[in-house]
Amino acid sequence: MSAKEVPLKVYISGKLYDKEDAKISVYDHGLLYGDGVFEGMRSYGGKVFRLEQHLERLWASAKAIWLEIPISRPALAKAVNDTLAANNITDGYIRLVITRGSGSLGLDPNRTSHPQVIIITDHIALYPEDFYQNGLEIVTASTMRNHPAALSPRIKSLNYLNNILAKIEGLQSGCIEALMLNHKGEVAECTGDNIFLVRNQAVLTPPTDAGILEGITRDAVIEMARKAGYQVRETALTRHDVYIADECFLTGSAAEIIPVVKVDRRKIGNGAPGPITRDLMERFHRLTR
Ligand code: PXG
Repeated sequence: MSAKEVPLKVYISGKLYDKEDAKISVYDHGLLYGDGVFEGMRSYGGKVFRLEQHLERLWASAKAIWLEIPISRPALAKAVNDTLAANNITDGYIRLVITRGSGSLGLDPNRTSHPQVIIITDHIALYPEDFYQNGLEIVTASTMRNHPAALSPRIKSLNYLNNILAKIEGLQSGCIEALMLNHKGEVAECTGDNIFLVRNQAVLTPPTDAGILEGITRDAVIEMARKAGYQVRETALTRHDVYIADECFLTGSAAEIIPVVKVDRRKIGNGAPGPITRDLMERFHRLTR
C-alpha cells in the first residue's frame, strides 16, 4: 500500500472495519459448513446494476435454506451504497455475504445465533481484454452440475465446491471457464457464468429448470436482445447444439458478455466472436456505462 492509499473498508453487521480487521468467528457455520448465501454485483458510475434483483435473489436463496436475513431489504440496499461511498468506489465489484452465524460444532442451525452480514466492495478484476476481443476457449467438465433435488443451483449458497471442481478441470485444460452439464446430460451453465448460443439468428439459452443459477446478467441480456428484435428462446440444449452453433457467449456480473470461440477443441462458427455477440456486447456496454 502506498502512503496515500487508505485501506478498503468492509461492512460487517452494521459497522465498517479496515480490510485487515474485517474478521468473523472461526465458529461461524458459513466457514464450518458453507452454510450461508451470497451475491456478486457490479456498480457502474456509482449505481449498483440491478440491485433490487440481486436482493430479491439473495432473499430467495436465504429463504430456501431457512436463513433469516437480520436486516431489512431497504437497510441492506442503503448499507451497500454507503459502503461503496465510504470506499469511494463508483465502478467496482460488490460481494454480499450472509452467513448462518457462529455456534457450536454440529450441523444444527438452531445452535447458531446472529447471522453475519458482510459487504465487500472492491475494484473489479476483469478478464483480460484479449478474451473480449478474440473470445474464450472452454472445455466441458466431467463434474456435472448439482442435481436440483440435492442442492438447487438456483440457491447462490456458500457451497461452491461443485463449481470449483469443474473450474479446476477447466484450468487443468488451460481454460478459465468450463461448461457444466446437468444430471440429464444437457447443457446447464459454466462455473460462474450462464451460457448462450446463436443459431440461425436466434438467441438460445438453457431454461431455469435445466439446473442453473438464474443469472441477473442472463435476465438483462434476454430482455435487451428481445428489445433489439432478436428471437430469444429458453430451451434445453445439448453439447451437439453447442458444437454446431454459429456463435456462443457467456454472461455474468463479473464477465458481463464474453464471446466463446472454441468448445472442446471445436471452433464455434468461424472461430471468431460472431456479429450478434458483438452487437449484444455493444448494447450491454451502452446499457451499463
Ligand atoms: N452461474 C453461476 C453458477 C454463477 O455463480 C452466474 C451464473 C452469473 O450470474 P449473474 O447474476 O452474475 O449474472 C454466476 C455468478 C465471483 C463472481 O466473484 C461469480 C459470479 C458473479 C460475480 C462474481 O466469482 N457468479
